[in-house]
Amino acid sequence: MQKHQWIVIVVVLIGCMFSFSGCQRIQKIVLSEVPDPKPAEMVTVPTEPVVPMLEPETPAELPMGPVDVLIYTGSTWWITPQAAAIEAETTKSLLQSAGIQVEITESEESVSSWMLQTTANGSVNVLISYGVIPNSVYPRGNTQPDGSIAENWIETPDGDTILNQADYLGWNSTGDSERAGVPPQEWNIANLPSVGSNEGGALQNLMDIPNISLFPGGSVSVSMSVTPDGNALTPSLVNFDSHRPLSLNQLQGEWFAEKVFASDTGNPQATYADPVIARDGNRGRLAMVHQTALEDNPKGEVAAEIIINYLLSE
Ligand SMILES: [Ca+2]
Ligand SMILES: [Ca+2]
Ligand SMILES: [Ca+2]
Repeated sequence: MQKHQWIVIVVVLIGCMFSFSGCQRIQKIVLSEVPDPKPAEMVTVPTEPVVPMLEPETPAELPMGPVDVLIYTGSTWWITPQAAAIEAETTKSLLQSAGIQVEITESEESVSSWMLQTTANGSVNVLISYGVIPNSVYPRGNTQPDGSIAENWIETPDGDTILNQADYLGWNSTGDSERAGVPPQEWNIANLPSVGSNEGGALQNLMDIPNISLFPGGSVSVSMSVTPDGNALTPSLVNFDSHRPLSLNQLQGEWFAEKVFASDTGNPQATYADPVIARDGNRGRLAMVHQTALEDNPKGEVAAEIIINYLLSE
């Protein structure tokens, strides 16, 4: 190899060394200048067309408390379940028109849980039933004379009210009508056996009035005439015959006739009353409204009017 060839080789080698290190330097600079990817700042390209959020059909409501009025139709007596369902729907519709929260239930467990929720909750609540007090709130056969869920419910200043229609308040328990063995379509006043598990004991125990009875002395029924309060508060009420009116002179303790809508005299000073609200001092109430045997009364309308125009009017 000649001398000039060596020089060329050395120059080429030196050039390569410089260019190699230069490339590395450039590469490093380029790398250090590339910003780290920051996913949060990355712009995403939508893969689907953006659809505007639709308003939900039912707007979210505030959590609701228990209803003001519960109507129990799971078991009835002296009114067929079918007729009671119609009266219940009438009452429900009228109450809803007045802005009152109301539900109909066939479940006695629902009655029990609702009563526990609404005991001493500071609001007037009303249970409507048709000749039956559910076993779930007043144990069948008068096995809990004191402290039942129903009795506790009417012993607070809430003014909670059991409003009963058709048969004697408390006489029957859940399922008694089924045990009668007569299908509802064959019910009539001549073939209705008395199957009430509680008979008069439920009313006596709920009121703590030992001998109170709703049998009108010496007659099958008593003619009721609408009172001035009845005319003012219950426009659907007309004169009728009650089979189980409240005998006003049997009230004892702090129980008093708070409102008489019809009576045997047509005024509050009377022997018998129906519809009537009895109240235990400043505590709870029992309302007897058209306690009649298979009679066609405006039960649903009058019950609603009593609640709208009196019990929940404030
Ligand atoms: Ca209450
Ligand atoms: Ca009692
Ligand atoms: Ca009591």
